[in-house]
Amino acid sequence: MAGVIFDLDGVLVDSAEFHYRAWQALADRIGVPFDRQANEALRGVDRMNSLLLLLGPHAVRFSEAEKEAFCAEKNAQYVLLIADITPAGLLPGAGELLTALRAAGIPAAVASSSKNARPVVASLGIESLLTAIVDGSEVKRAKPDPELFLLAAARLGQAPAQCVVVEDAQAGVEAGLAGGMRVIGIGDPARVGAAQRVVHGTDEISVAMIRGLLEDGVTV
Ligand code: B16
Ligand code: MG
Repeated sequence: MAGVIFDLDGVLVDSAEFHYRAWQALADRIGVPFDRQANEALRGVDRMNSLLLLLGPHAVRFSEAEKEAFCAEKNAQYVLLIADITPAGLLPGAGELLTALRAAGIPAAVASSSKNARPVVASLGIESLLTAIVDGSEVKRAKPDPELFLLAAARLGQAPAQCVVVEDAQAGVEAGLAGGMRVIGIGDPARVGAAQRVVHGTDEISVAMIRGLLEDGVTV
């Protein structure tokens, strides 16, 4: 038995870039310093916690109502940006891997912190290759808490130890490990180095790599 749980932003689609642009527009408007490097800390982090990271020491200048309004403003901009996503927006190797998993009889899920995950998945045209989708509106505790991934494993009908999580964010890698899953990290080892395997991109992941990781899990 096996299952694969994919993070969405930065793993199947580069919507991380759209999140960045939407946060940058907000930061510029309210006069808070922000750049691509600062944005790295927001990967995989839910909306309000992302805002708090963006504001940093400036957070005390704004009321709770203003912070809610900032989140709504950022999301409105993000929703505009993702309206143009099509199947061509799938990251290299993502569609091929989902198809190979389906052929191998290994169920796949998307587990994303994003409350916009379902429309993004629909725009990518991958719904028929997924057994389950879990989004940020369905859990109380954000990554690095494992709640999102544990719910995804349950929907796949798999024990956590039989699931591989694919993540591009430090908070997501931590969440997968905390849930007792094997984790493949995508990108900079400084960010995802705690994972059992680190690759440059989704196109380096194969069904054989996933099976090998789960076999390691049995013998550890
Ligand atoms: P939303 P993931 C995460 O998605 C993003 O990486 C993160 O940058 C974003 O703030 C978070 O979703 C919340 O997204 O504002 O659309 O609810 O990487 O978990 O797929
Ligand atoms: Mg991500």
